[in-house]
Amino acid sequence: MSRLVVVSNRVADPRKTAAGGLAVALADVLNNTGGMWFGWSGKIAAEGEAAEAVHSQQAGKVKLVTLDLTQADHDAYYLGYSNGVLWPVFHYRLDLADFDAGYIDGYRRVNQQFARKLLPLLKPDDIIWVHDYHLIPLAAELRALGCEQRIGFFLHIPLPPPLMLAAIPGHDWLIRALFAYDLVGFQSQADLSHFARYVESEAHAQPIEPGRWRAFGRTVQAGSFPIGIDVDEFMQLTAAPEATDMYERMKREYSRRKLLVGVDRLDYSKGLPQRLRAFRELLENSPETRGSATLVQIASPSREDVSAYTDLLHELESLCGSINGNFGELDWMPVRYIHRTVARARLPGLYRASRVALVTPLRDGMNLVAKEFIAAQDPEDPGVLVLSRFAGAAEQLPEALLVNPYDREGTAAAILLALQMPLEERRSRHEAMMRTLRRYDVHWWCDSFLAGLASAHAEEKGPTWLRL
Ligand code: ADQ
Repeated sequence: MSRLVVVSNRVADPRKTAAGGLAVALADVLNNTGGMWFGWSGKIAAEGEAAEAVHSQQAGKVKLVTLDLTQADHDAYYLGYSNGVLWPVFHYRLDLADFDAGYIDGYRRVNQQFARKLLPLLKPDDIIWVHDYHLIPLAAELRALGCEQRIGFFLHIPLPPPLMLAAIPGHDWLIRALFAYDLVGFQSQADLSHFARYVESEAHAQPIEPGRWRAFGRTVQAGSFPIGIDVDEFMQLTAAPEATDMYERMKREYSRRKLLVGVDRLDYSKGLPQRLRAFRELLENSPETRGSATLVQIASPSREDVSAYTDLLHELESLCGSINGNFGELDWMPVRYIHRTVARARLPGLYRASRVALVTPLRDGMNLVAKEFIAAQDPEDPGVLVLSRFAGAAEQLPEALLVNPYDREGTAAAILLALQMPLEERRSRHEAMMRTLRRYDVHWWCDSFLAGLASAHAEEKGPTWLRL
């Protein structure tokens, strides 16, 4: 059997539980198959020291291989191009992008460094699976060094429409780099259709058959592979002592209230200020919710060295303060805002104790919190998911209450509906969503992507890759 080699910006010990969708999903895949996980160590090489060393460590069935970055490469590749250009533009936020011309060189340099260090570690029949926007040109760099193995790419974040993509200086270079992969996977049909429109209109690619295009002397297959969760594992986590303890504590503490929950990384794509304004609107216009509805909003610290995040942090603190100041009573605070990461083992208890989850990103590749919330519910008395129509998850979960997070009144109305939804309707919506979660779980995601990669490569003979 071929060995699986996963490459992503960061790696994590798959034996430990991690916070973060990508880490959780990949740990799951590698724990089952074994293989190698390659990426950045998270460390900056000491001043004057070349970041040449490769660190290797065995973690159960998985070999973890990492390298350090120099400060300059980290700033240009990670902070600059990945998180200052690709993250905002791919989340439709051109206004937040910083198109500094120096960033792309660092981005390319680090991708070349990854390719140089990875190549000697590869075996002829390895299957390489590259993850996310940090590493779009990696396959092209590997091919330039003679790599002929199967290489697949999965984009965890959205792909914007062609004209928005075209705002990135060098966008043609980026998309051309995708043609060095054998299979490119997206989270949703919407992302896939943006890719199709881009390659046909901007790159004049020829559609060969549905999901297959030819351009730059290469054929690429692309498809939608919505990422799922490990439903059984999450249900076990829900029944484990840490989660049940959390559940009981929350139930006791909020016995006279109806809990709403939000769990996000603190990121402008997650729509947190808009969510809080919708909640304020609810309290203002539906007085029956005052003294009862309590929003627990957990926002874990994320990328605090990027300035847009500091502004967001201040905005949130001020919004929470003003809502609590204006509506709070001596014995009731409408918002509990927690700027910390909550241990993964405790999250299911919080979800299960909540009547409503607010998952209202302005844009999101998928959003696994939505799926985890559903999986953690008591099927006899389930909570209600209020979900942004702009999360990838909305394509799969039409039984959620879908909202436009920019529409404050509409979102407030949906929250009220969720708080008042009769048991029978809650049950039937939950049942339908559980069916989808089970059918398209993380194992389905992995198996279907890898099966697609195997068959995509079989038709491509020899490395006909045109240099970038
Ligand atoms: P993220 O943007 O990190 O991931 P998401 O899908 O919501 O977002 O995954 C978050 C994961 O981290 C979940 O497992 C959740 O439980 C955990 N998490 C989130 N906030 C947390 C908090 N405050 N405390 C503790 N744990 C927290 C990217 C894309 C998503 C895509 C995933 C997977 O942006 O759209 O769904 O990758 O592909």
